[in-house]
Amino acid sequence: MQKIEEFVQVYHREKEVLEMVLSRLEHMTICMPLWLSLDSGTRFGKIAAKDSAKDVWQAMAYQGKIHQLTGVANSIVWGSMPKNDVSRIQEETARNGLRVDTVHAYFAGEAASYGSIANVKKEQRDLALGQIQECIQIMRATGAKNLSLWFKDGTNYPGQADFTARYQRMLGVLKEAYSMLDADMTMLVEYKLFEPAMYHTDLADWGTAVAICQELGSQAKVIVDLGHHAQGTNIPATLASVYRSGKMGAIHFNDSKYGDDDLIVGALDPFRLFLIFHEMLTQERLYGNSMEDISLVIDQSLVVEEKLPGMLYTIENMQIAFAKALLVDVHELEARQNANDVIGAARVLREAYECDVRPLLRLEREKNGLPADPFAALKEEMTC
Ligand code: PSV
Ligand code: MN
Repeated sequence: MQKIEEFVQVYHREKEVLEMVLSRLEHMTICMPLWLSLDSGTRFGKIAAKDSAKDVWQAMAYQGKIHQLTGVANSIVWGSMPKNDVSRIQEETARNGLRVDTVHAYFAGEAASYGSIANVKKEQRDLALGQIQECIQIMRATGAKNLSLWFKDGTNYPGQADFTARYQRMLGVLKEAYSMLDADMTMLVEYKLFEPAMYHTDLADWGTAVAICQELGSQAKVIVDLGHHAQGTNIPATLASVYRSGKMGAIHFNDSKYGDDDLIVGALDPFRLFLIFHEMLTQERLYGNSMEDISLVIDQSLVVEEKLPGMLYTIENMQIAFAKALLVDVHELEARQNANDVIGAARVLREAYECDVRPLLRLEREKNGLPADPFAALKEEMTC
């Protein structure tokens, strides 16, 4: 095992800073949905993969394996289903060393076509409310603290519906749902620019999500999904806006090139991922917004990727970006910012981003009794 002192020269940072990085990596928690290891698909249909879990229970076993190999992935999203076997959820999470962090609502019925909580028909809105209520019951049974809500609601053609009437119906149902929460539960509200609706989406942007959460109360917070914006949107700056509203609740991590592509986070744009962690750390350091209060949730699909290696790659990309962001010399950065030294400030960030933190990650894993190379450990287990 390498010694931390050896890294002082490599990264040009004091031993105390490197110890802080190791400790932050050790305490990092990444929340993963079970659908990562299930068969996934595209708009052209579901793709059956040879290595996908056959059901949610096997998906939990896969998740347990990923946690054993990485030490950061014991918290999961339970995607509520038409029928939820609560005692089996309790049993299987315990067996696999997992805990349910979040329950994600699934909306049945007309939800996919004419909407759930914004639907013009009251019986459809009641159906959606009933499904949210069921999620809250699963939360009570499993100890999950986050209810995550994303709605397919929107319209496809001009004139199809009145925007404001739909907004008011949506708000009405959310207020009823909010009143059902226990005092220690958080309602996480997710927005998305487009898809499945193609003309307008009822909850399309962070501003609308913040406004809704403000109407609801202190237990309502916003989810920022990295793939839910117009192309070119500056995500770190968007995060800063949501933080300033006091409504930052969770981030859904994924990567994309065109739209909500749900590719492996950090696989296409690792610099953006680094900047996202840098923004979170800035919010924590300067404005008291602890990272502990924000759920880091993976929300992507593994379609052609091998499931377990895909999950490891996801975690590795998250850890690498976080470690690099932790290495930023913030005092130097502030000095450059205060001197309007544009290139100097940009180079301070770049300096941290260019560090190869993989040896530091290996050290952190070894210190915590984890395999230094989780990919090799997985391969070895698979061939045994
Ligand atoms: C919508 O695209 C989304 O990102 C929501 O977060 C859902 O939870 C997830 O995908 C799965 O449908
Ligand atoms: Mn999402």
